[in-house]
Amino acid sequence: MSAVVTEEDVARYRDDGVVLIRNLLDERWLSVLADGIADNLRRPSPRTREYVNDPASGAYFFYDALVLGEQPAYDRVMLDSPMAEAVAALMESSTAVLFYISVFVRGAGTAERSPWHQDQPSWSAAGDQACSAWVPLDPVPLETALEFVRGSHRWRTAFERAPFFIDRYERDDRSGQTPFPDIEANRAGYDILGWEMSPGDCLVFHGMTTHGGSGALPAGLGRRAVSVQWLGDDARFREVPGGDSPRISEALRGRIRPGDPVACDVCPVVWPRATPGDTPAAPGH
Ligand SMILES: O=C(O)CCC(=O)C(=O)O
Repeated sequence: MSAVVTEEDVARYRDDGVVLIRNLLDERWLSVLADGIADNLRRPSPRTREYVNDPASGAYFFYDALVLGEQPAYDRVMLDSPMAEAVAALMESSTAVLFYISVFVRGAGTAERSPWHQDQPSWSAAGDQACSAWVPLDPVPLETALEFVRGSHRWRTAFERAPFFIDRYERDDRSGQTPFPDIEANRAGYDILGWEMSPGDCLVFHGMTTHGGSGALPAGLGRRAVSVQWLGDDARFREVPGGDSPRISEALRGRIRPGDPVACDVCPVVWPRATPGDTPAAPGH
């Protein structure tokens, strides 16, 4: 078993599709991440989105998605922090392959929740060993929590991609998809999980787990959070009809082909750590 998660954590992730690991990242890692986010806000990637920017109310919601090599501070955290070891154990995978890192920054008092959605239907990676590790850099009161539908990673439907507030930015071009159920209007009908969190606590959730929230911030409290996307042994590159979101496939085409393991120089095997002199190996290669 890993040094950073317990058998109980693994069972919870398997059964619920989400588990909270307290204190995964210490002050040192949080400070590296904070520097990275400050730099990222000044130098957004081409995949950035400003979901909300209302100078009148101060509401602000920035999103970005970066791959290895695009932000040195993020690279350090993804490659060297305890996160890779934790997610490999939770996914019950012999490897953790870094896919990409997402960044969510909300200004103090921003109300907008992220809509209920599944992540993986829009990823250019198929496989059951696929997850996100969401870490806040600011305190998370319960009423502002990122929320999850317990066990929804075993739902058999990949629902239509939720417009992330906007059809301005994204459309789901897969035709004939099942519309997303209206969970917010029927909360009592679902087993919804959410936690109060401290900076450095980490929620690890399966790529198919339905989640949303993280809005309703009180005046005076902003939210910086990163969500790192990880893949395990069974993950394979795929082309998403209508295009993936975010467009990580653009960085992968020419390196790997559909059906290949995703591990490559852009998406390296981070766990187990390479011993000095080793070339990172791709599972299945
Ligand atoms: O932090 C948020 O608002 C959304 C997080 C999320 O959807 C994710 O990490 O996949």
